[in-house]
Amino acid sequence: MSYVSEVIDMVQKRNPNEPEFHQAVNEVLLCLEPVFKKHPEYIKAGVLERIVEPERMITFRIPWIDDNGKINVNRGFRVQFNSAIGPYKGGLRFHPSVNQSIIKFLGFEQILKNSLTGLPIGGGKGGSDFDPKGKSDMEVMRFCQSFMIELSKYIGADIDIPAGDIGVGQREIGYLFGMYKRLKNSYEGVLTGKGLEFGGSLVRTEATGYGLVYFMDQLLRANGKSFKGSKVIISGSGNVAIYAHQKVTELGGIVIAMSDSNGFIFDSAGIDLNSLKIIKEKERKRIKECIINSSTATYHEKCSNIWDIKCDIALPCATQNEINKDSAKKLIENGCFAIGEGANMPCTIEAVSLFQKKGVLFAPAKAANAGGVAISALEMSQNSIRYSWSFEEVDLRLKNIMINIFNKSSQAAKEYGDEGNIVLGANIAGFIKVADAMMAQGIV
Ligand code: NDP
Ligand code: 2IT
Repeated sequence: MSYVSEVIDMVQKRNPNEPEFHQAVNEVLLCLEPVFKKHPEYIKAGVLERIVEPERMITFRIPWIDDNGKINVNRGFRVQFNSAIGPYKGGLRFHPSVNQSIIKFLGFEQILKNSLTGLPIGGGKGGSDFDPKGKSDMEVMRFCQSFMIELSKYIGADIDIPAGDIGVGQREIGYLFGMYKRLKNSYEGVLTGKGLEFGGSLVRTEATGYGLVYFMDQLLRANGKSFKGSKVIISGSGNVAIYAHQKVTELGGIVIAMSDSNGFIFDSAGIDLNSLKIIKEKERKRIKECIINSSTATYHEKCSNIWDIKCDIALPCATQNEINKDSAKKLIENGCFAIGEGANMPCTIEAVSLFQKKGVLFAPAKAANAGGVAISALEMSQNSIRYSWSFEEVDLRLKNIMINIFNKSSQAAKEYGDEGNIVLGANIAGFIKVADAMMAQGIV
């Protein structure tokens, strides 16, 4: 049995009932086989055995009182996965599906993603099975305050810096920050994605969506294609999806379909971004409302059917495993030539290998959606020097970071004998920096 297979086996035995974590580990580790041939010193130092085990996993109770006076209890998580190259960094997800497996898969991915940004940030992730949908502002606030009472014991601007993810945006980050400041009597950059009035960075809101499209633009250009005139499907209609739409449209693409967990809208003329923003960001309503102002848009139940629509480029920006083998087949049959993962692990392992087999250009999440956390790291830099850069300056840095990630991943793929395989290249390039840092720091 190879070293990699032994570690995969061990992870499965040691972490039963964690399918998403197994999936993320398998996907990465199977790409690393050639690395260990070149660097047997990593095997001797037990780098893999150590990297798949979180440095710390925190689980806690979050009691809170709803508007009817009823006491509710949710479960909170923070995985502090790896601090070899910097303090733990990664988002918080509030969604009823959240469990230890999902937090660990996200935290594990985050280690390599953060490494790819080239910035000094380790890997972490957290969240809760709290469902913000249908809750009042005051309920969300009380929940965030209770969450922070416990989380504040484990985080800090130089220790662990959470941010947003599904269900956690600027509103939640504001409530979390307010409570942290009160508990610690310290004004520090302990969270990113903050409002601009209290230490947030320009471009952080747009960063993941813009970064995804900057990355795809590189991939398309390298293969003689472009967004111009392309029909694009974007799943989801949250933070990542909205700003992916904005940048795709700027580059001449037409976003013909978007979704939420209930269904999707289709508009051959292109979905109107302004009304989407008002309905989703201001009014917090469902995507089906977006057809009201359009004579060409239609709404359809069942979000997974979005992949049946004919398109040139697909950007899954909702959640994990939203594109399975069947959806992948459908996309390929319909002529889709490029996939960019805005969400974390939106394609199953079977879907990814089908895309690769059929020559579909494929940009994996840890490279393509790293723009969000990259600008979070730049928010930390700005907080440290107590200064803020202009929109243009941060946007240019974002663009350069995404170009660098594309180049790094492409070079690693070439060096390790599989030119054009960005999945392999991103995993290897991300891993090697962390592995070298772990080696240098001894057995810790
Ligand atoms: P939001 O909460 O802003 O939006 C999430 C969107 O995805 C909503 O439209 C939501 O629909 C949909 N969605 C969520 N869960 C499901 C599900 N189980 N099935 C179908 N649709 C679903 O989150 P973000 O836009 O921030 O995050 C989207 C993805 O991008 C996630 O995978 C996240 O991990 C990833 N990501 C986010 C980054 C960031 O900076 N925010 C950075 C890098 C990656 P509904 O409203 O119906 O729930
Ligand atoms: O998945 C991700 O990279 C994020 N949710 C963003 C994390 C961050 O710290 O900005």
